[in-house]
Amino acid sequence: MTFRTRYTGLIANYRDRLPVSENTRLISLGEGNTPLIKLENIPDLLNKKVDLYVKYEGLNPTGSFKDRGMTMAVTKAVEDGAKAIICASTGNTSASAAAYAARAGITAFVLIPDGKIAQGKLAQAMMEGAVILQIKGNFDDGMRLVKEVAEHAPVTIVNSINPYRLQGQKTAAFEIVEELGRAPDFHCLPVGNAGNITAHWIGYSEYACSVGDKVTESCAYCDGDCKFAKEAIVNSRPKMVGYQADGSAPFMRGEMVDNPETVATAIRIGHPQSWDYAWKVKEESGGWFDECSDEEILAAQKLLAEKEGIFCEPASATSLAGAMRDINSGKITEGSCVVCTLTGHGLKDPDTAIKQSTGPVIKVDAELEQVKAAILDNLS
Ligand code: AN7
Repeated sequence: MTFRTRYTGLIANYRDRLPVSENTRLISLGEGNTPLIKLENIPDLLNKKVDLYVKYEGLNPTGSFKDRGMTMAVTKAVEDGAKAIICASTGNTSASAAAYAARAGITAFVLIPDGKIAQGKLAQAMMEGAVILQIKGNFDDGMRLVKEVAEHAPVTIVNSINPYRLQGQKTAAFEIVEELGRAPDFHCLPVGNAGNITAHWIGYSEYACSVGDKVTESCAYCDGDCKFAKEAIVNSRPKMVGYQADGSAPFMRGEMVDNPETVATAIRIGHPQSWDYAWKVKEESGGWFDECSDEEILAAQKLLAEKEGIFCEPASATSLAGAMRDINSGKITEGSCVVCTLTGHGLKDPDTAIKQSTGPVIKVDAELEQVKAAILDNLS
């Protein structure tokens, strides 16, 4: 037999499209290469003919898409001699920063909002040895403080305002195009800071344009000066669709939101850092923004788990909640190829999952008759 080459992470895999040199020490945990799963039951329930895929980013090493950006950001920070990194976070960025800092042997400082971070994420940052600053404020307060303190202390910011983050995250689009053999018609994402939707657009654009022979317009980010474009691999890009939680939806309000609230704590963000880029992505791609209620988000999370066996965290389900609504209404047309990014794993937030689970937990004596009766009562 021929043995497979060991997968060693996305920088090694896409080295020629990322800002690293042969001598760069790669800080990697084998991130990327996540499954693109075709949904089999939900399209039938919707009674619509669509090819609906989920990109299960919860299967990255720390359980979210943040690892794609963090491997690049920490690799470059270490290359530049940094001894410490810092981020504000609704949870996943802190878990990822802590892990990659541990791997690199440097310090991670993480600012998290008091009481509004899912337990799994907190457990990760604590176990991975981050210095955790729990602030009396929300993500947006933390982000402001991070920017300020980085002017006064020797720390490298690893939030998505660090350009290396988006470079790492663009590789998710590469993987999707390679596996589908084309770009999807629609790509749906949950939007918080709007870094990920921007990063995907960079990736799709890079695969669709070639230096000296542009088949598409330039992307929001490079403005026609892409350092990594080679020859075009595909000749189209998807419409990018960004969904927000309705209590935390600055892109729907058309302005920053000061007191964002949502059960999807990962996207409880009122002042998105990639505001201008995201508007350009929407315009260039012909996509749109929309919002989902907390009820819709939780219902989509549950449906995905119950009907497809895929467990994502609430924020991630926002992409599917919005996509299902737009497929139903016909805004996403039948016959389309649709990809929804599931940004984080369901195990990140066990409390919210258990709270909304109505499934039977039946208490029985440790005795055959009662176990048998319970089984016979519950056969569907
Ligand atoms: C599961 O961890 O901002 O629109 O500090 O964890 O790129 O911000 C998390 C964001 C979607 C939104 N889904 O992505 C943080 C943080 C999950 C997330 C988003 C986040 P962006």
